[in-house]
Amino acid sequence: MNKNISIIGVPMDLGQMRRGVDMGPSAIRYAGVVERLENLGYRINDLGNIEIAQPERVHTSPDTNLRNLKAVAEGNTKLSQKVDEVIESGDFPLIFGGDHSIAIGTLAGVSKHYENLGVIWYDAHGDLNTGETSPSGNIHGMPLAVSLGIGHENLTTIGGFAPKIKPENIVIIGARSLDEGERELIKEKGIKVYTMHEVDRLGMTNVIEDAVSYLKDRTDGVHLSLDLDGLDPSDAPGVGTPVIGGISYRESHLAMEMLEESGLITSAEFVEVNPILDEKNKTASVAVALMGSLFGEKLL
Ligand code: 4U7
Ligand code: MN
Ligand code: MN
Ligand code: MN
Repeated sequence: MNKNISIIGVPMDLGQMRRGVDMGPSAIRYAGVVERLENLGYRINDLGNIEIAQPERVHTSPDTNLRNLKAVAEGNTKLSQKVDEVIESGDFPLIFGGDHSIAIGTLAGVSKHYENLGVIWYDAHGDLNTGETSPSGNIHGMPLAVSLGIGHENLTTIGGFAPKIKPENIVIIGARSLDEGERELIKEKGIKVYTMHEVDRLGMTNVIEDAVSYLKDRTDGVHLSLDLDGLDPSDAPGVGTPVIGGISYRESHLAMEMLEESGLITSAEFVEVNPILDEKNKTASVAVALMGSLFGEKLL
């Protein structure tokens, strides 16, 4: 793994309707991420937070059902530029959310640098909605579709090119809540999905071995987009859209260790940590522990 990590915080809460997820980056820092990674021998460059508009100051637009579209697009444009700079500088980009709409900006910045960027989408949800299929209008349910070039053009054109990723380079892990339009898109595009059924049936070891061998030959870099709601709410209660029956902390821990061993991961983001909904910063601490494993922490 690249020994130089640049951290970018994104206090974005405009992609959904609950307050608090904007404090995710602070909660993750407070849980000790910098020290944890420094102890593993990394040089950490914490670039602070991207400036995001305050919800009270954002006006709703009558011509779209995508909530806070303009402000979400602006925040993601800034993020994409920052991520681009980090990769130019040779550092590993590590992004803290914020709601999952920030993956739009992250992927816009990262994918510029790869011909065939792979994406591991660790999430209870598919995040494959568009304005037409979304039951909520919340952009945090749309970033994977946007990155495929599907959705509102104010979002798909961020970074000046589309699509950011190809459907065959995506692996979704942990899905257990999909909307009708998302199911159709998964089938139409042939996206590889390990739902909770596969996690139960195959076990996490086989899921990650499979995912790694699938991505290895077809990609030249792999971005991990980890939504904390991919984990079970008993292990990660501080999320805005919890869904029971999720991936355990142990399984997630193993998944991160196996991804580290694979040497495939070239960028990562940890999103949807909401300290207001959390229990004593448990979810942020889980996020930090998972980062420890992803970056090579070993007991012995
Ligand atoms: B998250 C949802 F309808 N699919 O689009 C939607 F169930 O980034 C939830 O994965 C989206 O947390 C969840 O609003 C987005 C809903
Ligand atoms: Mn989710
Ligand atoms: Mn998500
Ligand atoms: Mn969520």
